[in-house]
Amino acid sequence: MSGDSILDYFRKDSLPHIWCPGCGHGTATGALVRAIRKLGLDKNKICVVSGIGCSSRAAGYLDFDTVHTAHGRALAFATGIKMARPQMKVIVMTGDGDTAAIGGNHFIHAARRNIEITAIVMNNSIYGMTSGQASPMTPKGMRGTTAPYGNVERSFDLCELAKAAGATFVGRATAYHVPLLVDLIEEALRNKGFSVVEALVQCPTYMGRKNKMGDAVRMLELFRDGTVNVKAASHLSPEKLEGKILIGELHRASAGEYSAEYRAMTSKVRRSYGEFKGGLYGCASNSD
Ligand SMILES: Cc1ncc(C[n+]2csc(CCOP(=O)(O)OP(=O)(O)O)c2C)c(N)n1
Ligand code: SF4
Ligand SMILES: [Mg+2]
Repeated sequence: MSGDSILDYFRKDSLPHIWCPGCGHGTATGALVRAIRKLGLDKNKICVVSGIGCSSRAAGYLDFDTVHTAHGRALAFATGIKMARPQMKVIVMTGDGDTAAIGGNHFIHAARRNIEITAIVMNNSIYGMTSGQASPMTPKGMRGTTAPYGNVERSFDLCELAKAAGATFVGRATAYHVPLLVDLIEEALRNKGFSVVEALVQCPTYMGRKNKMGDAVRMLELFRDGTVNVKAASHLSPEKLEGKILIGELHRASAGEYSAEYRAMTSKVRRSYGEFKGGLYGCASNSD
């Protein structure tokens, strides 16, 4: 069953949401719902799994099967769900801290296995829920409650990590580039493997305030001005690309999907075990 209107995909009794005014998490959540609607996916065959963080609250607002799990562990729960219910479309809604800090290993290994899960990483470059600590995605020099004089650690590119670890679809958009975000999520949901969509979103309350970035609208303008579509990037000089973040479809590959390959392996073992048992019984009846 697919919904007639966007609201059909939300639990209306859990609205209004409790995200701060101007928070970008709602934009990413809306993009997911629009992609699901465009694809006409059956609401009853979708499971959304989240970890802990402001971003992970998204699962509670969505009218699918949803599981709000432990910090950093959404992909571990999602892996179990995909293995037990391979017919389900399994989607992870997660934050940058949830994915890249405490959940870093789950992220690497979900990509390495190429399990058919779509991970939407709502990256606001900070721990929003716990009041603005620096995350592995906080750029060097930016401020947070644990980096009052500027972050001395380097951040890293989550999409490059996903690609290197084996994800078969990787894309990035921002809360400013909503149609692109919807398209990328749609492509991710089509992919028969591990897909990552990094959604750069604004946290005006902590990231914006601590770094004097202005209000939510100004933060969206920073996304507009600080990004270049990967298609346009190939025509630009290194000077023009300096300091810009690439958005768009960043990587696509083909590889065996983990849950299908695991099932094929277990049924093969079962068959040969059955043949082996048949052989044993055959021996017994011969010797009788
Ligand atoms: C095991 C564990 N450690 C720490 C926490 C505290 N904690 C809750 S949310 C969070 C960070 C969330 O940041 P992120 O994933 O970026 O989500 P955001 O709130 O920014 O959307 C932390 C450290 C926790 N709940 N559980
Ligand atoms: S603290 Fe930041 S991430 Fe959390 S709801 Fe508010 S704006 Fe969004
Ligand atoms: Mg965050």
